[in-house]
Amino acid sequence: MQRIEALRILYPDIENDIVVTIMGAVAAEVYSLGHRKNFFYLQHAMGLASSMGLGLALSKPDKRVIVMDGDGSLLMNLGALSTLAWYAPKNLIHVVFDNQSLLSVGGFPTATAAGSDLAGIAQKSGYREAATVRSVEDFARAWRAARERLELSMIVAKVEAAGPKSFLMDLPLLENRFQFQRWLKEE
Ligand SMILES: Cc1ncc(C[n+]2csc(CCOP(=O)(O)OP(=O)(O)O)c2C)c(N)n1
Ligand SMILES: [Mg+2]
Repeated sequence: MQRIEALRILYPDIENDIVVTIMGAVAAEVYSLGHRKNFFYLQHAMGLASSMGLGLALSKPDKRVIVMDGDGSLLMNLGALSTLAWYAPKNLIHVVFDNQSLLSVGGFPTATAAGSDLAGIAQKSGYREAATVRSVEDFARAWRAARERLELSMIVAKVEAAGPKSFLMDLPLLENRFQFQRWLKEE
């Protein structure tokens, strides 16, 4: 499965959700589908998208929060999983695109290439639900189930270490920050 295929499945559903992506390839691909003011691309802060998502989920319990993470990023901040599971916000879905690679900086293998199981780590950290999927159909099924479940959930999507065509995002970090902040205040 390619990450963009999975993103195309969730994109229509997240129009009113709080969306935080980690930087690099996933941010560029979400942006390529069409930016919305409820999307925040956490540039530079590798590993911290889920921590930011946790804060948002706790302060906006009536909104759904979607965190889009990478394997390398999550591996840099595994302790966040215990904290997330401790607070267990029902309104947070943690999507991890696991390409077994630090793709955005040239494609070095990560620990998941050697067998580290991120969904397993999440489950043992206390996530109510964590599934690993390898096909677009299974991703769609896991996504729908996570949205219906209303429990802290993780979906680890095993994706090819490929794309995007361009990493160019015509949206400065500060502009994204102010727009997102304003949208949050209005919600
Ligand atoms: C603290 C920190 N260290 C290193 C980087 C450089 N960096 C940017 S993206 C990236 C790889 C991210 O890997 P992953 O989360 O697996 O996403 P992928 O690129 O594979 O989609 C790295 C190492 C950074 N932005 N911040
Ligand atoms: Mg990766």
